[in-house]
Amino acid sequence: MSKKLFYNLLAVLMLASLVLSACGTAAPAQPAATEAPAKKNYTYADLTLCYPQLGAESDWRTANTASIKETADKLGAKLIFSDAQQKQENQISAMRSCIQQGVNVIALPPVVEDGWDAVLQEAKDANIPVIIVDRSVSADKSMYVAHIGSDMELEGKKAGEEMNKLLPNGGNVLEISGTTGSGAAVGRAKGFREALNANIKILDSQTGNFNPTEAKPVAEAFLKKYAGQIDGFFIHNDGMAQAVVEAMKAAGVKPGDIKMVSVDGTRGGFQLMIDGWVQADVECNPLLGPQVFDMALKIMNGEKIDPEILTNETVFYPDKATELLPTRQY
Ligand code: GYE
Repeated sequence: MSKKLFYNLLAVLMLASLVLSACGTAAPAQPAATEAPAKKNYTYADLTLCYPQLGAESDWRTANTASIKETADKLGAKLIFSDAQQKQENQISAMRSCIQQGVNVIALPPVVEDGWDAVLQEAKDANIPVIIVDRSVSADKSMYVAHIGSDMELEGKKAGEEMNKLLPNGGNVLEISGTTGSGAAVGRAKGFREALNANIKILDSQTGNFNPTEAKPVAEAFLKKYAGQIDGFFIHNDGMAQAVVEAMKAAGVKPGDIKMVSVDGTRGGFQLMIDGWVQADVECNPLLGPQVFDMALKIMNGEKIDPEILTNETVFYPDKATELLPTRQY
């Protein structure tokens, strides 16, 4: 082959490959590092979200479930919902079933903090992103994409500060905590202790599992054992506070005799403030549905998300309770 022919052939080949790639028939080139990733246009109709709810132990939980279900309905997203009845093993098997069904996103409200590594790894291996909702997990942050919920330690701190105000000369308090090992109970107990004045002593602390039925006998036993020595109660949720009030009534205690700080801000909690039993109710907001679905769709579309969204919360007092009760959504 003459030199000239060779160069002519080479030129034709180069031109042909240029034309081919311009027509898009060549293999797609990798996007340059500066180029934004291709925008996906999924809508809520494309989203199947798995919500392995931890139980139905409180009015907070009922409101949280309603918020998730109503939001799914409103947006037209598909929801796979289950109730684990406060058992971690039930939540894990519900998650496994969701992984098998190939859902787009799992939003997990974990009953306890520990023991999620294996199933989080399974979700990761199946490329299913997990959003931790409400309570926290102890697993490494690389095991899930984000957390949406409350700062439980801050709630405990606020409760401690309220108790300090209620018992300016110090005193003895009792604590009825939430589910042992749950992010909510661990955080609230920790924050409370951090904030509490040195002249206030925690006489005893027992779990009521965030459940009024379980909290009532604990309160009865406390009132008997520490009769005449109790100045305050820190109760980790309003449902249990309602049970404690039942026990106090039966024991002949009058509203305000024992100062009480509770958490959640449910209608039941507001009624306890109106009736004079609770002096401060630390807000914990269960209405997380809109944020959960918004984040899930963003994840599907490859959009940037905030890995930690903490709810802004306040403290409610008896002086505004009557006025605010009709406006409460849970
Ligand atoms: O305070 C309680 C519920 O995890 C924040 O769980 C939630 C807690 C809430 O049972 O009422």
